[in-house]
Amino acid sequence: MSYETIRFVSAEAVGTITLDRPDQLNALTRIMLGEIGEVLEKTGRGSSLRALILTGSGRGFCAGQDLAEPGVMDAGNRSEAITWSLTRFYHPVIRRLKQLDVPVIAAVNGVAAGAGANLALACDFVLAARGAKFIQAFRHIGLVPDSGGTHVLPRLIGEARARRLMLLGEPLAAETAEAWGMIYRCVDDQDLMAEAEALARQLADGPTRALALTKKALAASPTNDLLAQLEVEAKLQREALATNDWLEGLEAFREKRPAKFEGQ
Ligand code: T3D
Repeated sequence: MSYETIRFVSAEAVGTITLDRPDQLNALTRIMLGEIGEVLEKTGRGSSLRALILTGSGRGFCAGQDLAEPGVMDAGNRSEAITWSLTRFYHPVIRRLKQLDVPVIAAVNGVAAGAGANLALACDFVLAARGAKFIQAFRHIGLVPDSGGTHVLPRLIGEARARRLMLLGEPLAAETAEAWGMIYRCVDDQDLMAEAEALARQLADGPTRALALTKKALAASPTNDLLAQLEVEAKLQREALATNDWLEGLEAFREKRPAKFEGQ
């Protein structure tokens, strides 16, 4: 399947989505959001993929909404257009990323600004090139952070730092993002894709069902108290105990060998 604004390849259970508008630093258009959404939906619908990488082509990861896209700057029904654009195009992508069973790695190869930064933060792992930076750029154009940024960022780095990034719109270097616990890790620029692929391999070789259930447990935790979360864990553990990977994991432990998980 070929796309207009992204590239998608898959091999050995790992899929890679590359945002592919390098001249605009991979700024998001409705077509691009639709195409990302389509790949995520297919990945969620029982595909053989067991890990996903999201990256950008050229020197940027993603510069957020394409500010030159027709409709964005129309004075007429601007507020209606933005509401429509968010609910119709942005929210499905963020929701699908958060709800996807398979782990997603954002391989942030360069600047991630506005909704581009929050797209990365919606992934399970953010691996960034040392030269990358994150900018909650919305305030520079008089907008409010969206795409889930106000939800995820304070939880990752605390209120004070989230306020600083969102109210001042300062760029945050990848190394600082790592030091603050905002991202998984930062690596030398030239190593980014090899590191992302190695991480994806590790995840794809894992107990895919148990990893999906772990994601569900983590997603439920912010709104649960401990007792409710214990119930969630018990329910999900029953599901994990019904997988072949659990049997394989146990057998491998007894035989003192590495487990060979099939994702079933
Ligand atoms: O409608 C709705 O649904 C609303 C939703 C909003 C969600 C949002 O994401 S709002 C935030 C939108 N994004 C921004 O405000 C970021 C705008 N870009 C920048 O601030 C800077 O470009 C960067 C800090 C990201 C990078 O700066 P720099 O100096 O490395 O690159 P540059 O020279 O500014 O950009 C390179 C090219 O990309 C340039 O094109 P040119 O002059 O070479 O032809 C520039 O215009 C283009 N570009 C960068 N960002 C965007 C863009 N084109 C369209 N839309 C962009 N967002």
